[in-house]
Amino acid sequence: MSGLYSMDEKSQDTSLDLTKIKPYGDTMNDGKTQISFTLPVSCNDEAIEAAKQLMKKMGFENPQVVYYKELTKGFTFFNCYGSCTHTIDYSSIHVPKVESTVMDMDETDNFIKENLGRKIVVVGASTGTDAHTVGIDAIMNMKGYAGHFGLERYEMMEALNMGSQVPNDEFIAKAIEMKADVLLVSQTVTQKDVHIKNLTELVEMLEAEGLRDKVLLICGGPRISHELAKELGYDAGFSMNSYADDVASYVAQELNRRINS
Ligand code: B12
Repeated sequence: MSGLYSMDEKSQDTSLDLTKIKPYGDTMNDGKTQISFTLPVSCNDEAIEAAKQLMKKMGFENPQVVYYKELTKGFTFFNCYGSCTHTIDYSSIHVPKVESTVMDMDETDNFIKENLGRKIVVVGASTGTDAHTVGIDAIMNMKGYAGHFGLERYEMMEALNMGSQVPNDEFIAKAIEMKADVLLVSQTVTQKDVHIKNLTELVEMLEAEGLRDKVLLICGGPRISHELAKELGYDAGFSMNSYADDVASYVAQELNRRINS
């Protein structure tokens, strides 16, 4: 370890108080943070001073501008360090999560064969104006993502990925045509809360068609949380670092619970 802490030793650091955690830079509780932002002013000494003053207002002590560069005329980019003065009570945090046991592809296929005895029909899309396809592809694509095969690869799933910018009415029409068990919606762009509007509209349209209770409705994207998904009327939400295994395991176990219990 050449003088560095091992993780076990670090966890025994008595100066770590889980009711008051702050960023770790070099030593426990130093609060050291790196932050970057752009100010809409020309690149000069006044801009650097403005960046430091802003850091102080954000709650950082000893603000340092370690890199700055004019982005374009009238805009300056900053990389800064500072010591965060705020703390968080980590012991009081509870994050709602999707409740299921993650299985690999073969285990999920076997689980479906044994418990449902038929293929699960899944229709997915990046809906509304959203043109981002990489997220939904990561979950559905045959070739998979980061070493995890997508749902199209599963023997016991009939999976259709409709791609991006799919209007909600077309998405629903395809779900009806295929008698889908599961709908997967990807939403990446959150500017002006467009994802909320679009996700809510889909729920309302499914309710109007009398379909909402007949499908497992799942959304995902970098700014989607399980908590937000539930609030919007979805059964589950998945965010960054989620893979087909997570989604397939949840789908298989939740459908089994609904159908067989
Ligand atoms: C590639 C990209 C594009 C490409 C998309 C190409 C394509 N075919 O997908 C192009 C150039 C088209 C593009 C356009 C735009 N983009 Co863009 N784009 C990106 C970029 C660089 C990467 C996104 C990505 O592919 N991530 C990789 C995938 C694997 O990650 P993921 O989507 O999070 O997916 C994972 C999870 O979220 C989850 N997941 C995702 N979906 C689903 C669905 C389900 C059902 C489940 C279970 C899970 C799940 O699983 C995945 C695997 O873990 C990001 C910046 C970034 N570095 O993230 C910006 C970014 C997403 N884009 C952004 C913006 C603003 C735009 C534009 C509006 C820009 C503009 N002014 O024109 C347009 C919008 C176009 C439109 N109508 O949608 C912003 C969004 C900001 C916001 N909060 O809304 C970002 C964050 C860039 C930024 N920092 O500003 N973009």
